[in-house]
Amino acid sequence: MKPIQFPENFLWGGATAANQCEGAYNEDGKGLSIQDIMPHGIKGEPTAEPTPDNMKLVAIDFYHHYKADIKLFAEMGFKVFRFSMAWSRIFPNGDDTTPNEKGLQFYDNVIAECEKYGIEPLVTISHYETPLNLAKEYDGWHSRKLIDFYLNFCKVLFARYKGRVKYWLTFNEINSILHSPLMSGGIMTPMDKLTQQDLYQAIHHELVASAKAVKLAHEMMPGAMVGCMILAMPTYPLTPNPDDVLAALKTEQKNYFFGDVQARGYYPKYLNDYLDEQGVHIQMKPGDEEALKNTVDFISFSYYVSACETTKPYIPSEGNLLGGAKNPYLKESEWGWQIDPVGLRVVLNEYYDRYQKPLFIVENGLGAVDKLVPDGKGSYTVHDDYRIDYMRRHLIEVGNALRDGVDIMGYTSWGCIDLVSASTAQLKKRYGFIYVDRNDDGTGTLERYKKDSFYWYQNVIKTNGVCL
Ligand code: BGP
Repeated sequence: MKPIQFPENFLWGGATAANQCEGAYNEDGKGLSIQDIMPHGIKGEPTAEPTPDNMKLVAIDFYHHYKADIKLFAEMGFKVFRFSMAWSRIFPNGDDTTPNEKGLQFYDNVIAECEKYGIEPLVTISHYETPLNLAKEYDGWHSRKLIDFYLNFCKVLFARYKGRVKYWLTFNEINSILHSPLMSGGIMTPMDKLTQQDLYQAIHHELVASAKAVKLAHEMMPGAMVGCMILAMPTYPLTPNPDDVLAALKTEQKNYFFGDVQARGYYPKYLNDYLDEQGVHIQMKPGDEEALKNTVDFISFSYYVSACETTKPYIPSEGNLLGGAKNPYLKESEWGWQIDPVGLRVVLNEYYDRYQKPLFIVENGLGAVDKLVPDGKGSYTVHDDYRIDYMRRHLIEVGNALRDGVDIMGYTSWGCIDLVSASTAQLKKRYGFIYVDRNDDGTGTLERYKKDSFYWYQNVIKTNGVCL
């Protein structure tokens, strides 16, 4: 068998999101976002105001540490750094007519720091941080008006960062709106009161906005590449019973239709049939179907877990947003996420066969409780062999998928520096190569320490994946 070989220009790096790392939630003119009133993640109730138990208000204070942090990324050899631009930093209310210059200056500085080290920025335009005003006044993406507000935001970003940012993602994990309409779509209507009609109408608005953003990006920034971003979760039949196989297929379709629309440019028939069965009728405006034809340049996705489907009662498995039946062949993380490196190879092959577009793995990693210990040299470290093992096994499967012939642009591990978890809003669920001294009770010096995985990943990048 041919040895695993990563392409010469493979984009190795790491990923973060503004609301999970920046902090400075009300500095320099930033408005509130939905995250500022979500102190308990996806399971807890939103609060009326930001409360001190909300770890995201300070997070790891990337807002004031970005220079030192990007320097550490450069030391690891990052070729790319994925981050999001907080909408409410630039348009504090989301529907403002002029942008907040200070918010833009922050991202000017972040990009300049990347440029200093030759790191490509990969920008997520909207990563779970809808401005709170848009959630409260418009019920988020439930309202069609958000399309224009979002495009206005895009226009400002594209004009400002043209020539400096080549890679863009329109919405983080766009399909997660099915499971967390508030976090993903800024929809304040509680999940149990949200009708399928309203949910799919909101999805339609996001899909149109995404396609129009692709068009705008191509017009304003020739050479730019825009991707969709999907929460990928291969769903296996729990047994070979054909009923389970069909159930798995149906679950996959409901989840992957977002990619189908964004990559193929139209609603697939299976989805239209499903919506008909549900009595859902998406209201399209003239021009919507035409707009959807602006397909993405590449497909990006997050990958953490796989799941199983069956028509029989089952033991559920945990996942951040999506679940399914527990797979008896897999071990799980401390948070009950089932670890399945081979599933990553499956996803890569499925997506590539389906779309024939380049793929980018923009999130993958292990959330774990880390123990900071003396490193014997006067500082501290974390011996995170469990994380190294997780990543090594996943990267071997990325290599196998490359050998299968899949076109893969790059890999950005999630939470390359510790940050606040999206689903639980905890800091103790750590993903980073860099430990940040901050705890869920708000204590900690915010000092950064290199974990063992820091040096491991540095060597992976240096050898372009030869030494995993
Ligand atoms: C994805 C999100 C990220 C990130 C990651 C890990 O769903 O795009 O924002 O947080 O999952 O999940 P968690 O933080 O819940 O462990």
